[in-house]
Amino acid sequence: MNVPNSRKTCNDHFLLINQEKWPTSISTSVYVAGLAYCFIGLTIASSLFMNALETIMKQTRMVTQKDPLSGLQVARRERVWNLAVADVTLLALGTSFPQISLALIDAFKNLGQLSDSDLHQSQRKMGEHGIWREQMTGVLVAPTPRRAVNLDNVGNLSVALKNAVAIPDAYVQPEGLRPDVPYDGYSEETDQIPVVDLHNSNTGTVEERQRIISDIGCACKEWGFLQVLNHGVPDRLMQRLTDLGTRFFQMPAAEKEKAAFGQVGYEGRHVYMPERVQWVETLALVTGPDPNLEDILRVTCADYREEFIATVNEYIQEIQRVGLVLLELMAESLALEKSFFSQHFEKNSTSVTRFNYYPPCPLPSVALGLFPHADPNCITILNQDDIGGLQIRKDGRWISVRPLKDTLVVNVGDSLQAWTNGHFKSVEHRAVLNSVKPRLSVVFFYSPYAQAAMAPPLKLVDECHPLLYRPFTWAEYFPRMQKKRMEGKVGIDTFMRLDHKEDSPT
Ligand SMILES: O=C(O)CCC(=O)C(=O)O
Repeated sequence: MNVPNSRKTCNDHFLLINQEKWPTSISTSVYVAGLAYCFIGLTIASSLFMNALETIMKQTRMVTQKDPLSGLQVARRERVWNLAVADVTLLALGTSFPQISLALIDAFKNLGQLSDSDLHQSQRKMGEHGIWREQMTGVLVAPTPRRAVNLDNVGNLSVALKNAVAIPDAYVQPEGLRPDVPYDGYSEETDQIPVVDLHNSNTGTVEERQRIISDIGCACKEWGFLQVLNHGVPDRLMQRLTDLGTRFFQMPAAEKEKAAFGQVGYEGRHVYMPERVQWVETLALVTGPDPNLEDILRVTCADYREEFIATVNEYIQEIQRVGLVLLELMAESLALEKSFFSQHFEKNSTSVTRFNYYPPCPLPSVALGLFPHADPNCITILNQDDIGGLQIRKDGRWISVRPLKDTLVVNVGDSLQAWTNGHFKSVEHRAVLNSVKPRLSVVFFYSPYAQAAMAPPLKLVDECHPLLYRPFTWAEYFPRMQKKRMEGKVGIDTFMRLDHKEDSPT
């Protein structure tokens, strides 16, 4: 073929070729070859695509099972569809086309990858409101942990499920119990929670002291809850206590288990009702009247045992002092003798100090650190780090408590509600979780000596306030309420209320 001149452009060449008159047989062959090439290309491309898709869509997942020999929960791998990919697909589709997502979920169900209850939850939610992300991810599987660990331990589980998109069913709470307010969902009500400065409780003028008494009284009657500032417990001590507590929970599970003694000591899995587990690890120490701290820590935390014991003991001295001051102010707020309550705490008071450690939870909107409950004891004093997660219920609404630096959180327990003939209210509360940071609280549960009669004083009984509760002792109430614990605010009314039918005094 002649090239007419060097100024011809590419387009000119193209036109020249097209204008050639080829024999029909050659043209046909070229067309057929072209088509075949396209077909083969497409087939190879689509097969590569399908293979890639299958690789992406299939993965192993972790399945936990009870090991029949050791009785421990162990993990094994299972090959499944990668539902994390499906998650994105479903999320994208579901936002605009819930029906398509429902169909896809059904497809996954047929592949046997989703449980019926998960499906029910997600389908219903999607049907009603479109896709809610956490609800969806709740039905999807977790990445594979590298080695089998005891996943009955919440600390281990939290590590194994880091960045996971699902948690074991036992931790997924029924819909009505799931936290509707996130751990840091502070609201206007948060800022109304009473904060009382104790600075002038001993040294201030009569008016200043009277003001504190009245603030405490209002807080206990209206909220059953307050935060106290300038309580006199050294900040350093509070910090040392939370640091040592954190150090304890960050030890390997096997080391922590050495402090497990049934009802007291370490617990890495809190099952209060069948199939409902709280996402928390605890270290419960009897701190009065017969402290068991040394026994509990006898064979663990070798490197810092002495320091831990000394710090807890120092803290208990301080916190008991604060407790007595509060009990006096509370009595005065009800126009009772200053020592009306506190005299029963001065010797042999009953107390438990519990470290609660809430490891990060990948699905904080469906799990709970502690179920809603009211404390059975008289007063509870809580020292927490700055993460947040405590929520209280007031007028049926959950309110997030903002952690305030160097303050102590105080709440009225069921026993004090009964002892004050209902003038003070115990507060229902719970602990919610976050997915990033562990949280630690140290809780001091304070009650009088075991045989002290908690009888409402006559001054608190009148026409408007008929006698509600019979006198009782902590020794009598404590074992009975244990069965009721973690079932909201019901214990005291079931056992001690005079008009309660099932459980009248025997
Ligand atoms: O850790 C918290 O914020 C709540 C603790 C609590 O309610 C409890 O230990 O009973």
